[in-house]
Amino acid sequence: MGHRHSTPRRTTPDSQVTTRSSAPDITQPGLVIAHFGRDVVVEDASGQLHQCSARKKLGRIVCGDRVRWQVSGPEQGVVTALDARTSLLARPDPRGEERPLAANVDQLIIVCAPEPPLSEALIDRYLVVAELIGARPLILVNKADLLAPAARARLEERLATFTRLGYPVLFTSTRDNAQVTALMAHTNGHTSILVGQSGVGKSSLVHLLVPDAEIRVGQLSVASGLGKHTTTETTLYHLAGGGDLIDSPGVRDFQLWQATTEDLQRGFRELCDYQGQCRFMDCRHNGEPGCAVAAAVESGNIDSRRLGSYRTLLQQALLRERERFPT
Ligand SMILES: Nc1nc2c(ncn2[C@@H]2O[C@H](COP(=O)(O)OP(=O)(O)OP(=O)(O)O)[C@@H](O)[C@H]2O)c(=O)[nH]1
Ligand SMILES: [Mg+2]
Ligand SMILES: [Zn+2]
Repeated sequence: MGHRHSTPRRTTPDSQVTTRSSAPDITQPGLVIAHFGRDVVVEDASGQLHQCSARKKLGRIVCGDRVRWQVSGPEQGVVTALDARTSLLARPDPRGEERPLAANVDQLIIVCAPEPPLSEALIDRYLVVAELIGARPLILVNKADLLAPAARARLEERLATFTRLGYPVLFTSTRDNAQVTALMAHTNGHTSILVGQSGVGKSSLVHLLVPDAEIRVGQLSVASGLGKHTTTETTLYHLAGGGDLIDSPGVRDFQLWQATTEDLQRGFRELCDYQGQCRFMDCRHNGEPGCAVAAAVESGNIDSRRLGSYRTLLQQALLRERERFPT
C-alpha cells in the first residue's frame, strides 16, 4: 500500500494550520470523543477538537479510543494509528452483528428507572458483558423521586439478589443534588459508560455530572459538521473531578448475540463458585444429574431467577453454536 503524505498545506494567511501544534505530518496523540461511521472527533492534548477520518485498515475506531493522528486541514485530520485497548464494549446491531461502541471503559453504569419498567433480565445481560470485558458494574436506579416509599421498598427487594452478589446498587434522581453528588463518588477517576433503555435519564445525568456538557455538545456539532448533536451517538465527556463519562444512545433491547456457553458461565458470577463441583466436568448446569448449581438453588444459595436467566441465554447460545457447526 502506497504512502499518502504531503497533505496540501493551506496558504490562507490566517489559517491555523501553521501553528506548531497543528503542523501537518506531525503525528500527535489524541482521544476519540465521538464517532460517526468511519469519521471520528479527536481531542488533542490541549482539548481542541478535530474531525478526523480513519484509515480503513485500522478497523472501527470508537469513543474512548486513544489514537495517533495528523492534521490534514483546518481542524481536520487523519487517524494513522490506534493504541492498544484495555477493553472494548460492543453492541449487536439488529442483524446480530457486533458493533464496537466504546473502548477503554473500566465501569459500566447500568441505568434503570421505575419508568420505563425495570427488567432484571436486561440487568443480567449487561452484567455478563461487564464481567466479560472486565469493567466494574454499577446498577443505577434513576428517577427515584417517582417512587413512593412502598414502591421503593419493593424495588429494593427485587434488586437484593444483585446486592447479595456484590454488585453495587444506587438510587438516584436528577431532581436531587445530594444524590447526584453521591454518584460522583462512583464516577470520579473512572472511565464509565452509561447504558440502558431509552428514557431512563442517562443524558440528564450527564448534564448534571458534567457542568460544561452543553458547551461540549456545541463544540462537537461544529467539529463533526453534523449540526445539532443528539444522543443518537455515543459521546465522551470529561468529569470535573477527574475521569471520563460516556453517554450512549438508549436501547430497546440488548441481546448477547455473540456470547458462548463459556462466556455465560463466566458472566454469571455465582456459577464460578461451583466450578468443578458438578458430577460432569463439562456440566452446563442445565438439568444434568449431580449438578452442584441445581443443589445450590435448592438450598437457597443461588437465586432461581438468575439461574433461569442463565438457562435462557444458554439455550440461545447453544442454538447459535448448532447453526454454526451443524452435525
Ligand atoms: N422524574 C424524573 N425524571 C427524570 C429523571 N431523570 C431524567 N428524567 C426525565 O426522563 C426523560 C428522559 O431523560 P433522558 O436523559 O433523555 O434519557 P436517556 O436515558 O438519555 O434517553 P435516550 O437518550 O433516549 O437513551 C426526560 O424527560 C428527563 O427529564 C429523574 O431523576 N426523575
Ligand atoms: Mg440520552
Ligand atoms: Zn452443574
